[in-house]
Amino acid sequence: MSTSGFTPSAGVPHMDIDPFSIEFFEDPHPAHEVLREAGPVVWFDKWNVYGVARHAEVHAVLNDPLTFCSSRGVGLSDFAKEKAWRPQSIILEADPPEHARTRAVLSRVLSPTVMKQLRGSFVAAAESRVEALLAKGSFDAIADLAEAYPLSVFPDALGLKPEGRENLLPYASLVFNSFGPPNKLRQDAIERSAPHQAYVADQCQRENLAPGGFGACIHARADAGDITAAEAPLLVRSLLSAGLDTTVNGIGAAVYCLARFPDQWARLRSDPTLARNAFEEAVRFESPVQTFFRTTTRDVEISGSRIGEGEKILMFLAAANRDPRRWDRPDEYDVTRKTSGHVGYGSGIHMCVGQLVARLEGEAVLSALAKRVSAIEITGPPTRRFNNTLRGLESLPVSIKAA
Ligand code: OVV
Repeated sequence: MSTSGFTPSAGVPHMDIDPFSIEFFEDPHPAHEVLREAGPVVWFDKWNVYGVARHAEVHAVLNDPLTFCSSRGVGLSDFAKEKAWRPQSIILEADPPEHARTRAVLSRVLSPTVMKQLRGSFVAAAESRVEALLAKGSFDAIADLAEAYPLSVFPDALGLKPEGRENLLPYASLVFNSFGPPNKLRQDAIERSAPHQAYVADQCQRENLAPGGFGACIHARADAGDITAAEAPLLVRSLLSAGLDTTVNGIGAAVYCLARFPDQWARLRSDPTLARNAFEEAVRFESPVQTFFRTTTRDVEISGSRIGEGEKILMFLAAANRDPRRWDRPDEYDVTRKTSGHVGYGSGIHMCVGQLVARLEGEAVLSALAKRVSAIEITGPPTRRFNNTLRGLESLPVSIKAA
């Protein structure tokens, strides 16, 4: 028997927490613990959705994409009931078997071979940015590093023209706010979205993408017959949606961790080859992408709870990444931790297709800092940026000294 969509299956604990409220975003960790300890599956009265916050259940939902589908949207809105605010993503919001073809194209465009070609320029850009920040001494680690560095490498790697790049972060912020419920963050973002959407639609066209970049490589797959000419701009749009704000918040998280935990900064400095793991651990510890939804395609049982067809399930990636059932000292940032199994990039067939770009950027920045900087000091109150999906700071005033 299916549930109504307004009454959860018997025995599932009701939560009156709003996981998309500003108070929740201010400090999600105590609430994550409440959700994990309430049971393997919970129900949110505010939004009429199920939630999973333990690592085992988040992992299980991510790894059964036919039961827990993405094609009805990975936000609160069910595309079977409500029209999507933009044409559906043909990779994020697609299921097997159709998903495999578009996924294969982006995997190839963002492959290890391509990373090898980009590495030199990404590392050089990180090193020169760190030199410039050392010369300044004091700066904002969000605007001047976590945003400035990805903006200095990713749009060029994509092949975007210089004009209009100021639309990139607002567009991404809109996309990640859109996964949330119809709260003020989502509604305000959609209301102001027209110029950002127009910019993105334009930049996805073949004639606006420089030869050799990710965008041109996607269009070349249409020539090869892997995708249609109409699909290519939509895959470019996925990179414009997911490729920049995520790494901004990942690098911001890593710098914030290293600034807060001097013993971990000291370990990284003593062995800069830890940079890649220090970044990965920051992705686990802060989970720049906090949540995604799935929709059930049939009646299913999760850890003893019966869930009907057509139900939304909110997956707390961030809570899973600190689940004490899975992690020793989950609330400690440890640059030498074995991070494998974290779900900060998801898991299974939809796991972040751009993860190698993210890790290359993160490693380049942390390695440059570890080699050239002796100390990072927080010099003023960090302020938080609020988004329905992304976690990160608005501002992080710091000063650094040369080693
Ligand atoms: C992972 C992700 C986030 C946001 C947008 C997209 C993907 C997309 O495919 O458009």
